[in-house]
Amino acid sequence: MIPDGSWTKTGFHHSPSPSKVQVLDRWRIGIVVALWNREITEELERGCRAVLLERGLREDQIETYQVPGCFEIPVASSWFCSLKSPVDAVIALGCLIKGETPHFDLIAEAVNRGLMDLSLRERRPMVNGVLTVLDTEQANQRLGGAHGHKGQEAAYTALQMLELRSQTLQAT
Ligand code: DLZ
Repeated sequence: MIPDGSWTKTGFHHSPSPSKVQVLDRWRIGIVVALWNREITEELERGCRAVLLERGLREDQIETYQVPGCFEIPVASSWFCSLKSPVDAVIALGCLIKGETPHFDLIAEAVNRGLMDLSLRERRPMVNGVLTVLDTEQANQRLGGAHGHKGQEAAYTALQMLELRSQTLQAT
């Protein structure tokens, strides 16, 4: 079983209370995964899906779009929102490596801004699981190493946001 969180050198990586999240069978989650730095992003997606399935989502509640690089993540995320039956949350997964990417900061900023704008416009969570690292070693530390597993954490974040949304809908 994937733990709710674990202590590492840099703190607790985490889900504050994922085991309390009540997963609903009507939830649908879209994953957008960038293929640039593919070995890394495949592991992000693997960890992300593993958590979603373990917490009770079915395969048919999760759909993945693959995009060439991180820059394409926001537009593909918006496509998930304009489906006939839009997803309830999007999880964006990618890896920007500063040493290999002269316009690293521009792409990182564009992805952040794109996801935040979309999230507020569509009023649904767009979880940012894009690694911004200096090199592949730093990326690996975030794939189950000293800095936790960012794919798993992104899944926990989406579930917690959907749970919160369910509660706020009940309260209105
Ligand atoms: C061009 C580029 C570079 C240099 N580095 C990365 C990277 O580290 N991670 C990533 O996801 N994408 C990279 N890209 C591709 C851009 O995100 C984008 O796909 C292209 O600029 C085409 O729009």
